[in-house]
Amino acid sequence: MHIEGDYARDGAVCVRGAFTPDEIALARRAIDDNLASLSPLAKRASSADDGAFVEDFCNWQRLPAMEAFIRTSGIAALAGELTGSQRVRLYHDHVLVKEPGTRQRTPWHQDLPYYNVEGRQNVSMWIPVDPVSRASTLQLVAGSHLGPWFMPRTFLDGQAKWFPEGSLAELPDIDGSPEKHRVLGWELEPGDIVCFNMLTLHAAAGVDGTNRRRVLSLRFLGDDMVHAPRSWTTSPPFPGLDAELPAGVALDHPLFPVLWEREQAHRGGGGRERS
Ligand SMILES: O=C(O)CCC(=O)C(=O)O
Repeated sequence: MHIEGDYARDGAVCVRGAFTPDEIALARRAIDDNLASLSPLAKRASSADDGAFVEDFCNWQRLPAMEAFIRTSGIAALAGELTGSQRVRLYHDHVLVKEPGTRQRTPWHQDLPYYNVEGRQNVSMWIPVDPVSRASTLQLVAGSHLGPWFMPRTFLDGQAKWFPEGSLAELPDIDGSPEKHRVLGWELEPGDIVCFNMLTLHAAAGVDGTNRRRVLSLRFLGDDMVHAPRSWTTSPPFPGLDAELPAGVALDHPLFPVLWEREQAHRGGGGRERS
């Protein structure tokens, strides 16, 4: 299997059977604990007359199941392999749950323009703990991680709250011109994950009336990722960080713990074998 090569070329790969049943149960617990105790960053990304699309961010420090899953499931080693890094840091955790019958689409977007980091050696891992049909799975535009950056907008009402209007290109009409884009997407079972670059264009449909779609999206920083302070509030925000960390340096800060280093793998402490 050549997932590193596929990841470098497409900016997205699916890894099947990445977790043991116990690890899947731990991820499910992390999401359920988060839903039972939302943080001040939580938001509803669907309208009042739709099903709930709930998001929350940055909870690993207060939810033991979240931290345990992040530290023990071996995914940081996978992040190291995919990004070709010597060292992997956690950037943040992001829970995205669509309750049954939620029509709200996650619109096409790239993640990096919402963030306070820059660089190429990064990966987000989209980890569903419920079966996901092809119709409601994450879709990704292969090769879009090579750029350009597109204007980030709010999901519900399309506001440009980050980069100033006109400063970045507008999104192409991906759904309207499918022949121009190679769109990837996989039907998934719990244990399967989609790994994608923070610049890869991605979107997801709503879910039908019988399916709950609980997802944990974990973001990892590899070797060339640096702090990129913004004059606006990023999503998620890291209040006060700009006073502690200059621009252009590695995210060497307790908020972004090192989870894996390559020499660990040489000593036999890395991830597990994959078929
Ligand atoms: O789960 C979704 O609907 C979208 C996921 C996403 O945008 C992300 O994980 O960055």
